[in-house]
Amino acid sequence: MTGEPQADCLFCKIVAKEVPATVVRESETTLAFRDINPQAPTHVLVIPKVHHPDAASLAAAEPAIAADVLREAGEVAVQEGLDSYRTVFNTGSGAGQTVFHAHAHVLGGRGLQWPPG
Ligand code: DGP
Repeated sequence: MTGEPQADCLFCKIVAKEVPATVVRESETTLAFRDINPQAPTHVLVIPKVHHPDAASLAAAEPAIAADVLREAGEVAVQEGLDSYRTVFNTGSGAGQTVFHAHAHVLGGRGLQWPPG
């Protein structure tokens, strides 16, 4: 059922502390942890604790928690001392999504090109 933990979901396992992660922030509804394959000096993932496959699904089902993810992304940037940063939601394998549990990438600490690849 949407919102419920999924047995085969890596990020649900991180929420459940069955898989370790370097957590930088936690709220009642969200978890922020360092990406295992960082693409910038700061690369943090902010996820909802509830399971939805992508950001749009999360926003449609639980808009308040989608807002929590965005707010926490900003708080990560403040905590990491970033005055410029990028927040990315990859959606679909063609856009590079590999983990189908909604997550925001927070990238910063170096110059970022536009448009992205
Ligand atoms: P995406 O490609 O947008 O679905 O982003 C998934 C990210 O998750 C990717 O940048 C790598 C990261 N990732 C994959 N496995 C793990 C893991 O076990 N731990 C952590 N911390 N990050 C992971």
